[in-house]
Amino acid sequence: MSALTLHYHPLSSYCHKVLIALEVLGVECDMRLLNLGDATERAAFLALWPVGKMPLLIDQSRAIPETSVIIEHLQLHHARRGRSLIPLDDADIALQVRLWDRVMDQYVMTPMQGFTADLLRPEDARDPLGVAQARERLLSSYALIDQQLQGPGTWLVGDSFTLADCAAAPALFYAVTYAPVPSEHAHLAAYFERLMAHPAVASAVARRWPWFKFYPGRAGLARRFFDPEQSAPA
Ligand SMILES: N[C@@H](CCC(=O)N[C@@H](CS)C(=O)NCC(=O)O)C(=O)O
Repeated sequence: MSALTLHYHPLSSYCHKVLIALEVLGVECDMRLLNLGDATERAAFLALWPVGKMPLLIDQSRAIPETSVIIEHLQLHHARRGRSLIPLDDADIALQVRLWDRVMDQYVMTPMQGFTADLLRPEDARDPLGVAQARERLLSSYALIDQQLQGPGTWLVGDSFTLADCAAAPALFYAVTYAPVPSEHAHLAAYFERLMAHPAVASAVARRWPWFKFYPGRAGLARRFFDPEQSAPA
C-alpha cells in the first residue's frame, strides 16, 4: 500500500492530467474510484474537499486538491530522482509552463466541460447559446496554441514534456470530440498526435477504453480511441 491515494474517476479529464503526471514522475499511488452520483460517497468526499471537484490526492492524512497543485506536490515530495514536470533550474521557463497549464485548464478544459454538461442536461434544458460560446472559445484557443507551437521545441514549452502537456493531453483529447481541430492548424494537429503517442498519455487513454461507452461526447470520439482492436496505443 502506498502513502498516497488518489480519489478519481476513469473518465475525468482532470484525473487523467494527474495520472499522466504520476507516470512521468514515477510515483506509486493507490487509486480510489469515486462515484459522485452516489449520495453517501459524495457526502464523504465533500467532507474531505468541500469544493467537491476531483481528483483529490491524500498524502498521509493531508488532502491536496487542484490538479496543478497536486502535480507540484508530487514533484516536490515524491518524484523519482531526475524526473520533473516544472523546471527547477529556470524560473522563467517554469512561469511559461504554469501559463500554458492555465491556458489548457481555463480555455480548453472549461469550454470542453461546457459541451459535456450540456449533453447531460434534459433536452428541454439545453443551452445552445452556451454551447456556441464554448465552441467559439475552443476555436480561439486552438489558434493560440497553434501559434505557440510554431516556435522551436517538441512540446508546448520547449523540448521537455511538462505540466502544460499533462494538462493539454486530456483537455485536447476530449475537446476535439466536440470541435475538431481546423485544417489550418497543422502545428496543433501534429502536436495532438505527438501527445497521443507519448507513453504516459497512451497508457492513460488505454485505461479508459472500457469507460468510453459512458462518455456523453462519444459520437465524436475517433474509432482508434474507442475500439482497442483498431489501433492499440503502446
Ligand atoms: N480546477 C480543478 C477542476 C477539477 C474538475 O473540474 N473536476 C471535474 C471532473 S473532470 C469534477 O470533479 N466534476 C464533478 C462535479 O463538478 O461535480 C482541478 O484542477 O482539479
